[in-house]
Amino acid sequence: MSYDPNNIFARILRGDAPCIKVFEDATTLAFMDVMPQSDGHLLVVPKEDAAEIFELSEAAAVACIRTVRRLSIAVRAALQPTGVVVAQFNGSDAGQTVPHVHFHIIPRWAHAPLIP
Ligand code: DGP
Repeated sequence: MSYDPNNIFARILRGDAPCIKVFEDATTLAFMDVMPQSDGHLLVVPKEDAAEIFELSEAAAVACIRTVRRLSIAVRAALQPTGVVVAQFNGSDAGQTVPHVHFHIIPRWAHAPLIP
């Protein structure tokens, strides 16, 4: 898939659009999801331009998973969910709506439905 440099996550990465940033390092950025499925729903994106996981370099993929793991641990400690979903979608048929690779971190609590 060709990369659209004007997608919203590319604009956030450039500082051209706002976000509630929770973590940043040399290769990844994490921020709150504006349409959270639960309290504490985070997104982790690589700074590398890649629409789908197929185009992501192995180094960037490793960096993303490192950040996802660290933030999942932090979210669990801070919010004490009873479960945490980590999800990543590729292509509109898979449910992807923003064409820049991103990982969802979604805290879950027993018996608490997802926010529609
Ligand atoms: P996906 O379906 O995996 O492509 O999820 C995209 C997510 O991105 C969705 O949960 C909503 C979120 N999102 C869309 N636009 C924005 C935005 O401008 N800012 C932030 N923080 N999140 C966004």
